[in-house]
Amino acid sequence: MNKRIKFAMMAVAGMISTTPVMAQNIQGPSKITATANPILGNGTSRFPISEMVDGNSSDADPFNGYQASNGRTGIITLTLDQAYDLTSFYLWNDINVRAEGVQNYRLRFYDANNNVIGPDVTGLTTNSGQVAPHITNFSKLGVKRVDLIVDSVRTTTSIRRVEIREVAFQGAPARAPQAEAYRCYDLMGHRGKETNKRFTMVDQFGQSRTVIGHPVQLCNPVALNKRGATPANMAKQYKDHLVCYEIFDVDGRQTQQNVQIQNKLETNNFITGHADQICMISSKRHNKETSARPSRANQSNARRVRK
Ligand SMILES: [Ca+2]
Ligand SMILES: [Ca+2]
Repeated sequence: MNKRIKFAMMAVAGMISTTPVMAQNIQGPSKITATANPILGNGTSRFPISEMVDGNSSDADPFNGYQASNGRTGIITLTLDQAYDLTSFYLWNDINVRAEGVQNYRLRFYDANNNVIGPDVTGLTTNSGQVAPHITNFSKLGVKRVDLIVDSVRTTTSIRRVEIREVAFQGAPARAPQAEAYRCYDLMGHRGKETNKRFTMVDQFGQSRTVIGHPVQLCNPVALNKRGATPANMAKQYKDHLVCYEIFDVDGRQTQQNVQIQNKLETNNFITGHADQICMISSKRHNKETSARPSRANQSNARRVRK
């Protein structure tokens, strides 16, 4: 083999083998904001806390990073620009010389409502004198905030302090939380005519031409025996509702299916009949006044109750 080509191939192979694989994709000031408790402080004018989330993990001149108060441990809060499903955390210790930085630490996770997503990721210890990031893998869903709890700092020289060049995460935007159940309400009235729209409908059981009639139910996401659930935080957490309409299959189809289902209440075997509703994923907002007038039947029911 031509010596020059062989040397070039060896050089490329060397670059591949020594270049660390960096998969962090949540990094920098547009995605992470860092604050520290007063014990650690906000850093010095030369090395402020903002430099641990400025997107620069370099340990070269001009040096950058966060330098906390000497001899202190505490909590650094990392607030994310949106909720993420996280899989890894990256911590670059030390600025310039002496290999100072975090030694033992924990991570605590919070959702968008400031609820702790337990349990903490614990027992984390950095490597002595490392320049590469300390990488921790885990799985936490719907994370909006992370507390980096510093339990001890590295003992290098007489100077013992938190020095962090950069932090980052790997993850993806959080998927919308799925409700465990829906509570469905009859519709007492609605404006407008029946939709009478015709669709070709395909699902796991077959295909049909189907007419969609009038709406019959509104279904809200519901929490079952969930501590801390309130109507306000259910509205904040779950945006999708179901509006169900009567349907009629024009060309008919074989609908009988023998299935087994599982949910929180039971495991059961069902035989399906004909399809009579379709439920559309819908947004919802509250009108100031009830626009629909109660039906005559409901008015007479109300009179009966008042007696
Ligand atoms: Ca930095
Ligand atoms: Ca240093």
